[in-house]
Amino acid sequence: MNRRRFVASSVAAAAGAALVRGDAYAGSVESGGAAGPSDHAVPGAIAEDVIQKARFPEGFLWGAATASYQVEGAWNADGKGESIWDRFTHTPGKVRGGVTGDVACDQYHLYREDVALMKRLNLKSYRFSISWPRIQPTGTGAPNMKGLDYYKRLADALLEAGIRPWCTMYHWDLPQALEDRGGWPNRELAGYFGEYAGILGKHLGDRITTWAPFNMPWAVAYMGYAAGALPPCRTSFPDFLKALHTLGLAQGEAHRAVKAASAKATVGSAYEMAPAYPKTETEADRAAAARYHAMNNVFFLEAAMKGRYANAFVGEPPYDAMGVRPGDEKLLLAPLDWVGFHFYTRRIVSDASKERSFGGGSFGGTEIESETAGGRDPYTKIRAGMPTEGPLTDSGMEVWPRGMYDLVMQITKEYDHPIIEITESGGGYLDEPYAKENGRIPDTRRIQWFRQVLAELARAIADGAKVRAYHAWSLLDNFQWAEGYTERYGLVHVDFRSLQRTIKDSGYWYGRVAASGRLGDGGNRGQ
Ligand code: IFM
Repeated sequence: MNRRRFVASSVAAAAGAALVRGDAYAGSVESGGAAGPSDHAVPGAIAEDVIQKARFPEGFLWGAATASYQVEGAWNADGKGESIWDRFTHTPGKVRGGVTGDVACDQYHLYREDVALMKRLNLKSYRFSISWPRIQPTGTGAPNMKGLDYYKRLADALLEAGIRPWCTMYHWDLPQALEDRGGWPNRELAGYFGEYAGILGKHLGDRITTWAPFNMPWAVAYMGYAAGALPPCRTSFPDFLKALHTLGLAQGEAHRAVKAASAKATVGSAYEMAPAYPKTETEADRAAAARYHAMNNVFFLEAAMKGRYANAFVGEPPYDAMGVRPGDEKLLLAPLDWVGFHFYTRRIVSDASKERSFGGGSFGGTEIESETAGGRDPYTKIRAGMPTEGPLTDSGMEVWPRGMYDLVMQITKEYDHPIIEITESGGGYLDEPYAKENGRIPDTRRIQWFRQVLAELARAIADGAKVRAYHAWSLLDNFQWAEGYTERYGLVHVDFRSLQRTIKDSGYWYGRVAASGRLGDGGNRGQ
């Protein structure tokens, strides 16, 4: 590969990518942020009259999302192999409360009940993930038909209920046997992942037509191999860089393999994204915010659409260290049929290029919460923080609804009005059944979270963004990775002892919004 051309052609993606003062609502922290459409009592909140007027287009796909390890349970049923998450949770001291996903919500056995709940909530799209070790217990070789059968049954139940099955091929549960062969830093995994995707297309492609290779690939690489915050818990920057490139290649392999196996397949993504605002007006912080956007938001999107990585780096991109080879641009290319990304919160970014970098950090849901002196890594040289200007959820994430508008409009502009799906979005609040009201769950803060964020999404649609779907995270309270069961994101409450499901007030509210396409009178403010 011509390294200079590879770099030069990537610069455009990063240049001007930071949200800067005067762009939509955004402003630097130094400038005090910027004003929204009217005065707000709560920083970052949208005015009530805008919420009341919000309308979603006819046919908009209202959905909810989950992930295999977080909801399925049945960790060793029907020939399933061990995943890195099985290994991690079975290791004492790793997960808060010492809990595991061995049972989780037991959706593997209770999926019919869950599909009935989705129907009751008027959902039209269910984003779930397939557990790779259920299909290939050691990550390679012949498929385990019992594992495939489970996903056939799930997809059939969804189709019967008029709900689109939306499949993420990989939401973090790597077969342990592949980690033992080096994990994502091993380039061979791209080929194995392509074979796995081909199996999915061949056996499930008659039922499932909406696919995304990876959930949050940047997090897979960074949290797993640089920060050591998620399994396999390595703290090696070289491994992080290699994992990035294997994931980029694997995305391309999966795209080609599923399309070759299933003529009906459409392929998109489920990237983590957060709008990045520079901390100050300085050129250095604005450039750092652009690097954040290039690395965290569009690194893999740029690879898929253009066969090159967005330039997220200070100085010469470390392509040698990433293991990039001549001709790889053809393998990276995987033009997406639609662009899927999550929205939870925003980031304030500053330049860390004059500081020394150290590894380590922890997982805060969507992003590294690294407090190390030197910023996150020696390549992007950024410090990305989550401000606390807006209110915080119980999971500790700042509520900043206008970030949804800024992010959707930024992707709309940069990628020339792609079809967009919001693949995850939601607030973690710990509301429990209220005994005095027959076990009702009045999670009004979650309703407020959705009202505000969805109003901002409606505003982006009104301003020309082609958003066709929104998936609430999550359908069910579930296993929240290293936080165990101490965070709740569901529209439906789960009692993890009895596995009883109870629709929360937010679930009823969301169901009314899904039926009416309105936030005002369709889903009223209380329950
Ligand atoms: O639960 C996670 C999900 O698996 C990935 N995105 C963020 C969610 C909330 O932390």
